[in-house]
Amino acid sequence: MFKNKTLKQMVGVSIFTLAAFGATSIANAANWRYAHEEYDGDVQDVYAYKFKEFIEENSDHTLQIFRFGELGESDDIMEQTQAGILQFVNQSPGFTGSLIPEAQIFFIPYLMPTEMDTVIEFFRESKAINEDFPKLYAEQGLELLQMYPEGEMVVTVDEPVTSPADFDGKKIRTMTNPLLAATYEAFGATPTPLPWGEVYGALQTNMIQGQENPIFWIESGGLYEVSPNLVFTKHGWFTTASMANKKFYDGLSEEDQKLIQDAADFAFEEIIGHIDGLAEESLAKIEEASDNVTVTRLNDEQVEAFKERAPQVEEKFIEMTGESGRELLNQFKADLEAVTGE
Ligand code: 6CS
Repeated sequence: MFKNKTLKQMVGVSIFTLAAFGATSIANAANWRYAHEEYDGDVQDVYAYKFKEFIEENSDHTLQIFRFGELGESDDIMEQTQAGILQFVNQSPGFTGSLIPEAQIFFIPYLMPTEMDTVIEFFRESKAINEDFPKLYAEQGLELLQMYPEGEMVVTVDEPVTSPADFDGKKIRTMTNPLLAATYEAFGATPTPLPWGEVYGALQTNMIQGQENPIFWIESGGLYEVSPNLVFTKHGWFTTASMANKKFYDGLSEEDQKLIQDAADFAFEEIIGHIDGLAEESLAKIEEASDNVTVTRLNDEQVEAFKERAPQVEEKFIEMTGESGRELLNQFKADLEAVTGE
């Protein structure tokens, strides 16, 4: 009897303890908001959902993801993150470059290698990426979580282009940072900075005659329908970045900060697997869907004609960013040398 009573009491106590524990953990559970710049199944979306999967499997927190257009353009989701309305944002340096001029380094043409394994090793090992950039983002109230590549840049135009002279008189859309505009000016084109939402329509109505993006995006956004001549210029990689509002991040427990860092690492590894072969698959889909598409791969001599215009863009980068840009560029080059051995 006495024993039973004790058991009853014990059961009562443990149920009470469990309920209390549950209430505490539910009280600590947060619903975080994360916005990115792409559509269902695109690279940033895959990254975001892997990040969410890790967070939700390893904590009581939940993550709500917003895709392109649900909360506005790329600049809008950045503003909302800086204001603390969103906790996380994925924004590409193509847009962040107007906020953090040094982020434009990715638009110096022919700086990045073209071979995917080398690019990935660079992202893993680079001091510029993993130590210098977080400081620059922190100055803008952002905790940089991960920079990662999405794919090699390919130009789409109204007719095949093989030399800077072929770009003469062509308006080429760029993301909205001044250095990328300088690159297309150096390439002989007329750069036209536009937010993403206006690109398809501008190509369709011939307000612009071309643009650049990785192949998966040219396929998923249907850009080949209105800009069917694909030119592989080998001049760069589309890079992007995930980040958190720094005030929010700094206010978290060490445990939650580690959870977020681990989630970003997990999503990075997943994305590396995801982009492997993605460009080839996307090109096959494009060729299957359209008979109008042409593919031009510049040979070494043709590449050289574009490449010899890169130093003037590098000078512009230093003009725009001063000493901090020069130091970052030196570090970037040293990191590249370390992975390419050149
Ligand atoms: O060209 C752009 O603006 C878009 N391109 C990609 C690959 N992702 C998002 C970005 O907004």
